[in-house]
Amino acid sequence: MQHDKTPEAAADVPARRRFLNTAALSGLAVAVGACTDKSGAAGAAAPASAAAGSHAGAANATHLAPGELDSYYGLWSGGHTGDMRVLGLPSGREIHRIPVFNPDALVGWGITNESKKVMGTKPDGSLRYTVADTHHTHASYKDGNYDGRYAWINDKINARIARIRLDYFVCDKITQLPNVQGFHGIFPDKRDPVDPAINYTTRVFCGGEFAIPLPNAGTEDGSKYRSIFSCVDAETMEVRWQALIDGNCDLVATSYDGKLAATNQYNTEGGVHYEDMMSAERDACLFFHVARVEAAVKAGKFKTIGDSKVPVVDATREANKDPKTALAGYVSVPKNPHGVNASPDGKYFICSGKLSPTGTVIELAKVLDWFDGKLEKLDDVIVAEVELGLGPLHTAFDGRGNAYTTLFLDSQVVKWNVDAAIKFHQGDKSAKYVVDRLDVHYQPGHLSATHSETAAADGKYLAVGCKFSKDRFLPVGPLHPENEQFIDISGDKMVLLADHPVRGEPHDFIIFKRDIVKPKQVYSLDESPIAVKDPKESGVTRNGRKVTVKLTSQAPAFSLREFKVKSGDEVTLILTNLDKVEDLTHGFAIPNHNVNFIVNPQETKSVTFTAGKPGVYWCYCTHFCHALHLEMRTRMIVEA
Ligand code: K7E
Ligand code: RUQ
Ligand code: CUA
Ligand code: CA
Repeated sequence: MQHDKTPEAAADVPARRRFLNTAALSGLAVAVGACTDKSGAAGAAAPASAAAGSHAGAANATHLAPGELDSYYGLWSGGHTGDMRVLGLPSGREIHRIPVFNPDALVGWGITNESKKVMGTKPDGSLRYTVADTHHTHASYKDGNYDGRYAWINDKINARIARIRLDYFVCDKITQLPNVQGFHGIFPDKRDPVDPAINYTTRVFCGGEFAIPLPNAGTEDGSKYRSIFSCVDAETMEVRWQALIDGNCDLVATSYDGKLAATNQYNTEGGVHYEDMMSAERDACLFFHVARVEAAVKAGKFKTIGDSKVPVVDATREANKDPKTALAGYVSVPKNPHGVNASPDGKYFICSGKLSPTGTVIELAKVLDWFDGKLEKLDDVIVAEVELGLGPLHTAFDGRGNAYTTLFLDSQVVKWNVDAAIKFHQGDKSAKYVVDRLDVHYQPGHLSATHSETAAADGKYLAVGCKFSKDRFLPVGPLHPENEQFIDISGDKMVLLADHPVRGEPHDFIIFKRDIVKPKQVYSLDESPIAVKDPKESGVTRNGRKVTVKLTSQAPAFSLREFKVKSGDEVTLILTNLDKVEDLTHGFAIPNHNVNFIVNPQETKSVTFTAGKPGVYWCYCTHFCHALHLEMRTRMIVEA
């Protein structure tokens, strides 16, 4: 199938491409260039609003007077820093970093026993992993909009999914997916596939990108490698089921009715090397019929792989030839698609072409028709396949029928109208589906609009994560920040409002109105089973070589003026911050013992360490809390 193209090519596009591609991915550019030559035109008509850039009101739109609060929260993945960032928008200020997969020195994540339990430890008590690579973050839904309960984030390196509690903005659970390497796409469901009364998120779907031998007993023969799609329970965070598939998984999307989950596949070839992975002209978007998969699991139609007890259903092409019983269907989409995104009206998934200059629009009602045996050819679910520009990656929405797709190689965002694209595809060549183009700086990956992938998309702002910043900020040596650009999409034309440097290397993000979450600023003592609720409970108890030290903090003092342990003791220190005032956090550091962590108001943390050489160790508060902050200390006296 040949994708649609419009006759005109924007005249200034080639020169700009030449400039951009000197820096980024020349190999990929060549590949895509070849693809474009074949199709002739390089994109639909509509001049880039480009140099127009910012307008006079731009500064006002993002500037908040001192003391003014932002109107939106943004949750950003941190990339290989392994954290989640919290931004305020429209100002673009970074408000918080939530440590997730990697140790964090500020809060003592990876040092306290509580955080180590979440992160996972080896038998010797040390952290199982200290590296991670987060790409995608999505939040829990209710009635098609965010409900402010949870967010999830993936670790691609070690195939882990983490949950963030949005009441405290902390990570509370991490699950490692069995049988998976290179876990990439992630998306919560929005409704139960069977029980319509469950109108909120109960599952999170996870796409396994790298194929491996299953079970993974080393074999070099790539033709035996397979990928797995997983479903994780939103509450327990246990893996409910997995599906063995043909090809691989990239990004993931879910339908608003809960019935469908899908993943884009760029490696239907099953290639081990990149040239093999891009040898076919078309790949696929793989749809799962969630209710059928769960019925198959219930009926015992699954196997398990290796040591894992997780049920694995067969979602390969061979086993799913009859649409009426199929667990999955493979929709053909152009060469190496990347992003797949659900439109806010619930009707469409949009697949981005990456190595094809196209966007593919899939109508979900037709996918369900195919599963019901009412549509003969599965590929007839495609209602548009239109040219957008070079290197389309991800798509956002404004709730007014427009889609916004990043063009990695063109360094642009293209705004296009989905209905017009469908008309164009149906043969109405007068349908101008491209509404606007905006140059961004440079090479954009993800983009997301305010409430973009929810039924409440409000079409106010768009953020674009540009993977290269080149000349946009003061140089700081060889490592450049990324450039998160902020765009006003409330009018016909996109207006660039601001550049924000961000530390590498966020990918995906979501933006929602500030009233979606109601963060608590003081803990409840009951959150911890080991809270030291009264200073009178402070003291040292010994059980052989194991010693427990309990203490509390209340500015400007710890409840113990000193405590004694013996060199070589295994010491567990439990600290509860009894201060109740918002923002009154204390720290606790012990010299030479690699101990430092914070306790927020009414929070309890514990650490376990081996007491070192005999001597006096001044334990002190590391978090500025009081005029007598420097004086807030206690002594650990280590005896011989
Ligand atoms: Cu496009 Cu991992 Cu979402 Cu990065 S992926 S940009
Ligand atoms: S003391 S405010 Cu080291 Cu000047 Cu910190
Ligand atoms: Cu307590 Cu500083
Ligand atoms: Ca491919």
